[in-house]
Amino acid sequence: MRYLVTLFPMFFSLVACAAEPDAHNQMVVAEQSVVNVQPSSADELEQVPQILTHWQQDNARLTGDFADNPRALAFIDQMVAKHSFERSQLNQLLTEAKHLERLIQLMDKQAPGADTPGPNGAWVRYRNNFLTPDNINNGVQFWKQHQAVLARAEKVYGVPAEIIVGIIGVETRWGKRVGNVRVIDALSTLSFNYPRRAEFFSGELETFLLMARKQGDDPLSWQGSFAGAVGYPQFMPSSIKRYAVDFDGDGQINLWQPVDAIGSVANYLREHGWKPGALVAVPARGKAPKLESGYQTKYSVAKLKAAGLEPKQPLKNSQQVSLLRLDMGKDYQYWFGLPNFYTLTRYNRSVHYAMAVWQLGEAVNKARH
Ligand SMILES: [Ca+2]
Repeated sequence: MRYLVTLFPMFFSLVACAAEPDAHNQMVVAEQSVVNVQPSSADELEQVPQILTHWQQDNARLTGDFADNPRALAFIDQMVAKHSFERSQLNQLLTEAKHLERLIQLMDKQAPGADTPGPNGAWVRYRNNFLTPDNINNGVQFWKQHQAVLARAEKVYGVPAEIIVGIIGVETRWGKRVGNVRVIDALSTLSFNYPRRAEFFSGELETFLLMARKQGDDPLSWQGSFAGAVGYPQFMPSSIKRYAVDFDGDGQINLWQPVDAIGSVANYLREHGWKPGALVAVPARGKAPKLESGYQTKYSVAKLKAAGLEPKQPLKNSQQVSLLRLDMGKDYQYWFGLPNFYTLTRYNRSVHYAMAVWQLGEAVNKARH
């Protein structure tokens, strides 16, 4: 099996098997490339040591920001035992990695905690970050530029262009804000010095290093968000492994360019249950201040009606919905959340996020006519 390897400073591309251009096979290949770390042929035997050739010092010790960090030491032990990494190479790599204290503070700010009692306009403030005339205009430009690709993604995966446009817009303003934190620094900091999410992030670090090794990428060259998410769609390493696709058929997955990003977002949503043609959410008339709300709630439509909420539009065949409550400042706006709304929260577990994606996509779609 021969792999194409492309190295771009600041960029990365997932290695894909040139003989299998089909998007789904690409995913399988990517999966295998990470899981199957034991070299099985002379060709692959040659490839594995190439990955970290510039770290050739024997018996290097872990120094730097993570020296003597028990989680870092345990992580290295695990990578050596489970995936046959060279200890001295990992020591050298993680010696280069930096602890970034501001990432811990940013994560803490996002942690679930006591919200300020509402109504205080939390949704309006969130929405106004995204639904601005400039941003909507940029979305129109992106849509026009990639119209054919968006239409193809909609056809292949059943996810409407406006939803894909909404996701990429909220994530990175259509590629304008992809993040400039080194992924190795983000994932090391959050794996070794952020106990609350250490397990999750060390899994991402493990996946990231396996991918980099398999592709021959320098792990120090990847840049992304403060949480280690990369490219136009801000995929974490585990999402790249599971859901990214080669949508332009060039044999590589590159989420720093829009075509693979568009296909990958659509595939991600389809794999998380997007139902073509089904509703996302329907506004409600009335109030239900005593009922618990959130994308994870489940109510029968009859129960919400009994509590005083009527859908403003037909719910089609939906019998079970979530109750969404948006803080408008003076009062709350209620919505019936449908399964496609829940699917949007699989990208980011937040009612505000999913609603912003949907409304931004709709606004861009309206503005382009
Ligand atoms: Ca590609």
